[in-house]
Amino acid sequence: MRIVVLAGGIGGARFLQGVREWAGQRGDQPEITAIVNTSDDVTLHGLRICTDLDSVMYTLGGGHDEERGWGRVGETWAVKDELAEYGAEPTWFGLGDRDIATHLVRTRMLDAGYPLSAVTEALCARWKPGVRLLPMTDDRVETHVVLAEELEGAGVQRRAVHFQEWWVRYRAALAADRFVQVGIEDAKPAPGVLEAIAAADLILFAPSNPVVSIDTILAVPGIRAALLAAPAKIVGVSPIIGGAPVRGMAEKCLPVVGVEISAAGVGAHYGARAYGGLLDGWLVDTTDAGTVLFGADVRAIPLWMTDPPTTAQMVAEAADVAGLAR
Ligand code: GDP
Ligand code: FO1
Ligand code: CA
Repeated sequence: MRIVVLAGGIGGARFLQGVREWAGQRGDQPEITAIVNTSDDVTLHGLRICTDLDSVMYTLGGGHDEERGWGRVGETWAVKDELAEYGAEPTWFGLGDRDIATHLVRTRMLDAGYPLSAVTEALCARWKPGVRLLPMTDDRVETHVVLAEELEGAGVQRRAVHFQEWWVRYRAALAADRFVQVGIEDAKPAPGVLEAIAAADLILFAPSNPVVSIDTILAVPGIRAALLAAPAKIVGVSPIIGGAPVRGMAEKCLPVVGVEISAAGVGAHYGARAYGGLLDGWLVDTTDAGTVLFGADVRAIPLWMTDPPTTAQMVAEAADVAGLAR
């Protein structure tokens, strides 16, 4: 059996732990491919940083910091402190010493001409995530946030900042007018992405940020069309429980694209496949029982990813929605 998962960072990583767990419980060892968002990627201090790929790689490889939610466990910060002593900006983004080794290897390989997909495969040779990690694209795509700022006497000023600056430096507190995925029009799906979608027996949308994780993957030309044409059922998992994201600041992103902060809102945003959307099935939390998405099989089950066995039950439910034997 082949499973494809669309994933962002920490929500994607935790969900993939459950997919891997579920796969391990089956006799036939399903093949898992994760198509990971790369539009949070940024170059700082000359280093290429791929936050969502790294979250997934470290988490599945057992090297992540569970409490912080990003970066390496057992991290030290000597380089960050030294950079700050030089006044080297940006000082608002914390690069740990262990994490920096990953960015050094990645940047060196990219500079030598290797595509990001090959670099990711090389990094995974160390971390052995047990899942094939594919960046959504090898091309450079970066989410920028167009701010709607009222400046005294000057009216509304338009200014765009990189997603990481908005998210980390300003904690998403500056009013956003819209998100722009710079480079998306010319991006191509990374090698293996379209093939994996076409060959899948089950396609899952992790409970990742719908706007800045899943939507950007869907916006890579060719990916949405491949999903619409895929023979496999597509089942999504809601990142919103009881009208709020489980963790993180997704509630800052959804209103920007006019989506209600609810399981129903996000489900309707992806749409039912029967009506031109993407979902055959939509998993919502028991708190949100009664959610309706016409044309899709909506199931209410506990969606708190407390540990991989609990998350594996979500995956089992998704497989059941898709008509695959548990
Ligand atoms: P990021 O790239 O690191 O921000 O992570 P993702 O985009 O992959 O996922 C972020 C989303 O994961 C947030 O909107 C959270 O609501 C969601 N999330 C985190 N933990 C859980 C959980 O236990 N259950 C569910 N249903 N969603 C979760
Ligand atoms: N998040 C923060 O809130 N502060 C940081 O200093 C920070 C540094 C950082 C370094 C590497 C990395 O892979 C992730 C990092 N994150 C940090 C998390 C990241 O900015 C976001 O949570 C994600 O990009 C959102 O998906
Ligand atoms: Ca992300």
